[in-house]
Amino acid sequence: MSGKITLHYFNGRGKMESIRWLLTVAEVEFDEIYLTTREQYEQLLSDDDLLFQQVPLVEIDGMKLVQTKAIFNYIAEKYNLHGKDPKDRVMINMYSEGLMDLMEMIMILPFVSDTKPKLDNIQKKANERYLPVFEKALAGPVYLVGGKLSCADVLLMECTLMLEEKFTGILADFPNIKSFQGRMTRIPAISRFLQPGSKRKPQPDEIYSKTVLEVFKMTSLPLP
Ligand code: GSN
Repeated sequence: MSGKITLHYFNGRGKMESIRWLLTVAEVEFDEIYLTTREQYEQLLSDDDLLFQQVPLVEIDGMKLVQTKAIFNYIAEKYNLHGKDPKDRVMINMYSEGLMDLMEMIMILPFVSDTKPKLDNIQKKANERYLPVFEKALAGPVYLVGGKLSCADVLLMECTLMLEEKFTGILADFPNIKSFQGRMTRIPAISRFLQPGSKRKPQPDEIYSKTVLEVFKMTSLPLP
């Protein structure tokens, strides 16, 4: 059915969580099929569903899409969350890429043995490189680009909540970002998403990392 959106991924955040956030803000319903066994992954491979043998996979509009950023951008464009013109769009993409770089560093933590140096590095980068950019961009404007809600705002919301989970009080020196979070929380779809029982996934636990490694028959992820 072309009207139905189905996400194929683990029952955890990983690379799919930003897509869940974006669909939620676009107020679009979606189903999820959780990857829990090697057999399911092999079935997707033998059905030729995974262009590069990787998930996330999203079935939407009669297509089977892979590559997180391509999926994310398609959804952003389709639901009018990707700016009004190319100049807005390039700014949105620059902000989004930065936020994805930062979130990627957090995303790999469940697969890292010595997390302390990684956490220290993330905190330093967040404080010195990333958060100042968004604090400045939000000095006045309600949204990051073009006076209108975009996918970059959605990523900033997701990312800053992730940072606060790891580093309590990290936004204390970033009042514009803190106010932005407050405004975003008042968007009804986001408010519902932040309630227990929504499709938002919790922080990764051992079951999540064990499942990922089992499905890919790995003992550890090939990390950068
Ligand atoms: O962003 C993307 O969708 C791709 N550039 C990378 C997707 C990816 O790395 N997927 C992983 C699982 S999600 N976690 O990291 C994956 O499917 N790995 C299996 C493999 O054989 O590469």
